[in-house]
Amino acid sequence: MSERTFCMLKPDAVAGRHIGEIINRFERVGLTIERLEMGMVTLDQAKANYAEHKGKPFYDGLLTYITSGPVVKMIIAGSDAVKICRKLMGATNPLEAAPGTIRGDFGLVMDANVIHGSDSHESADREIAIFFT
Ligand code: IDP
Ligand code: MG
Repeated sequence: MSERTFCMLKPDAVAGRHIGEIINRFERVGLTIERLEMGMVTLDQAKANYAEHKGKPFYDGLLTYITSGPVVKMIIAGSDAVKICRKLMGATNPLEAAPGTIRGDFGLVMDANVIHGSDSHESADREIAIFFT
């Protein structure tokens, strides 16, 4: 069933000039880039997006990092888009992300792991509303 998910290329992906190569990976499996916007994440958007991590030791650093430079925000559509995007992204920690995945190929450390992607339909709806209003 066709569905939508939210993905965001984090500041390290943009600074590293990997935008084109990463977006290509979504398109070549047949997903559709339905909306795309480059810009800064506001502190309010960062807090809303990462609300589930409030209070964790990495939370403050995560907010600082995600608001530190331009990102690329996307709505990606297609069959099982949420799960397919997570699969293409790879494990959260680049140390564990398999070669061939986005985090495995472009990331080195957890603090700058290249990409964000919604982990469920509910998160996708919530995150699309945060970033595309
Ligand atoms: P996800 O991005 O794969 O969904 P989450 O557990 O939801 O992973 O964590 C959100 C983001 O918070 C991660 O992508 C990563 O940037 C950061 N993060 C998660 N755990 C840690 C950690 O233990 N140290 C540093 N940063 C972390
Ligand atoms: Mg998550």
